[in-house]
Amino acid sequence: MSDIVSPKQAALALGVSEASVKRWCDRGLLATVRTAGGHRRIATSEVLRFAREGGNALVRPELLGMPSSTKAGPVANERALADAHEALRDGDEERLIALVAHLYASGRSATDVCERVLAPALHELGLSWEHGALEVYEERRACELVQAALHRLAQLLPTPPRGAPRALGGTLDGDPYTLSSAMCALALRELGHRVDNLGSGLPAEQFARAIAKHRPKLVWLSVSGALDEPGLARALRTIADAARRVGAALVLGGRGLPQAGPRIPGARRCERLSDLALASRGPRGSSRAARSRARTI
Ligand code: B12
Repeated sequence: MSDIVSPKQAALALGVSEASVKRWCDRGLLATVRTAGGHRRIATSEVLRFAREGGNALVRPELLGMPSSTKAGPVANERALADAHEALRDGDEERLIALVAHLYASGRSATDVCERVLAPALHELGLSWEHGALEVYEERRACELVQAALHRLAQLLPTPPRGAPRALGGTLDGDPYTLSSAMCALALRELGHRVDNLGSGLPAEQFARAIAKHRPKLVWLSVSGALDEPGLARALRTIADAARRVGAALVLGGRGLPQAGPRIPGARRCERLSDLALASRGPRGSSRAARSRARTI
């Protein structure tokens, strides 16, 4: 995918005149950069943002490196989930990537695509594996495909500005799951953070060092593997202390967190990726339902 396009390419993709695009650039409606020769250039993600926010379907999506199916408009979630499941089962990377790009271009958030399409498709694969209908290699291949789809979604998001708040996170030592944390990273990126995903299987002391060095505003931790409870509590306290020292919010989530604890002062427990929006903003102005989903523990 080309990262930047000319006003002419943007105009063809949007189905408007080049003069309109230039006017929108000059009025600041479309963020523009200038080449050394003074010509306007627009980031592909910016053209997409403009189309999504204005509710305008792309007329020639392929000019922005998007699948031509984007022209067909929104897809029902059930259909998207079935498509994703088939693409993952068949190892069809091209189909999965075209699907997520289409969903994003037709107005859904990257977070929503993760939460309502990719994660449920993985859950279905897990059930197939449990019932012996899927080989282990097929499951691993599916994880690689999801990683590639997340990468593609990240490319479509606008780049956060230099002074944007920083978020940092990952999974702990003994927890091999990578995708939930990668989805947290994408969701926070979509909320406008600069993100450092430290990946999976990291000792708590390493998190503490990274927090002290990079001074993030938010630290997320995804717990998906079966970790022993006393060890988990110790690790979380180490990370909570490090977060408190730099004034960072600590957000915990994942299916591996024990139902009833551990109690970590100052940490917030979230169930859904979409709860990160609330957690990164603080408790004010939130609905009661959202508050109870993102509770302080
Ligand atoms: C892929 C996979 C693996 C891969 C992961 C590879 C990788 N690169 O990540 C590997 C090979 C490591 C693996 C290993 C095992 N797995 Co496995 N795995 C899966 C599978 C198919 C998908 C997991 C996944 O990534 N899902 C996608 C993520 C994004 O979804 P999620 O975890 O639900 O997270 C969502 C929320 O919880 C939330 N969230 C998560 N973290 C956070 C954090 C924050 C801050 C917030 C706000 C939100 C949030 O947002 C996410 C998106 O909605 C699941 C099936 C399933 N139900 O998910 C089985 C599954 C989890 N595995 C299972 C099993 C049994 C195992 C093994 C024991 C197999 C074995 N015999 O070795 C090992 C255990 C490993 C360990 N040490 O814990 C079982 C667990 C059963 C149980 N009751 O615990 C499952 C459910 C499959 C099944 N149906 O039987 N697995």
